[in-house]
Amino acid sequence: MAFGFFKNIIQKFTGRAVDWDELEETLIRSDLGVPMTMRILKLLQERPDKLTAERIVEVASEEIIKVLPRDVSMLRPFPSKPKVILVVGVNGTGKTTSTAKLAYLLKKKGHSVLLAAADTFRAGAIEQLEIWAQRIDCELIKGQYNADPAAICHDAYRAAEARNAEFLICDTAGRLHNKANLMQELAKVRRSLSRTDVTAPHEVFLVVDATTGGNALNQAREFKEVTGLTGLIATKLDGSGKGGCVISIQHELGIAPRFTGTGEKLEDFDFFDSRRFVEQML
Ligand SMILES: Nc1nc2c(ncn2[C@@H]2O[C@H](COP(=O)(O)OP(=O)(O)O)[C@@H](O)[C@H]2O)c(=O)[nH]1
Ligand SMILES: [Mg+2]
Repeated sequence: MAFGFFKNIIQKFTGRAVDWDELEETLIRSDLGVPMTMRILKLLQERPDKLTAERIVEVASEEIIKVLPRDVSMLRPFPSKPKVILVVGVNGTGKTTSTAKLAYLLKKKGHSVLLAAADTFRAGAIEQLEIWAQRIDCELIKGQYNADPAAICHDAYRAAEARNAEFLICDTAGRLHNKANLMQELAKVRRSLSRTDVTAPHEVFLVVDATTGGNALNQAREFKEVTGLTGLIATKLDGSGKGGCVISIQHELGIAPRFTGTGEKLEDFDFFDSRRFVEQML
């Protein structure tokens, strides 16, 4: 805030009259988004009792909890076919790392996982995932650089089927020559996966770097339009990041946070838990 978001409010507003403009600015700056900020301000303004720092934190955390998912959303395999997870996002947000971390988490829960190296664009991307795959002992389907990612995902699906893998996780590229190109490529990956199983991909996770603030909301908006999104992976919550984007993305776009990344190691990853998240904002 996630981390320290409420402490910041307490420090700023304790022992003095609350300046509404300053409060609004503080909430907006934490990437909660304008609609969420307005919602909190409206509630505070409606209440006749004296406005204190504690009151602000109480109302804000109540509203945030209401917006965030009530339950931790687990990933369950299908009984007889691979569940396909597409990992998308712009460059450097942590897609490849999160792909490996997610595979590791699922493997630890006893699931079988296959990986697809569908970022054939960025130099070193395939090797990066290969190193992770070796470390977590997970089979990886890859191709040559500049190969068609849709074809790799297709092959990977066939391999996952043949091996009875419960999950197939496809890591994708973050940036091509231009944005339109990337979006077209992802749409093609989607189509190719749906030719193997009309319901695939079953999950499309957008990876956002929580330290990039409001930008993350724009990324979510664009990806939602092109690839469709079923969930959010918020990374770098260990950094100086604010994590407020998790709330604005849920509130404004209806995309629920599913996982959090809190470091560079495999273990620094977990299912999203609203209570824990809000506690960490304190
Ligand atoms: N501190 C921190 N670093 C992360 C986290 N997730 C990824 N990274 C780092 O971010 C950088 C980019 O990650 P990468 O997975 O290559 O991003 P991609 O371009 O989206 O595939 C790497 O140095 C990762 O170690 C996280 O949760 N916390
Ligand atoms: Mg990558």
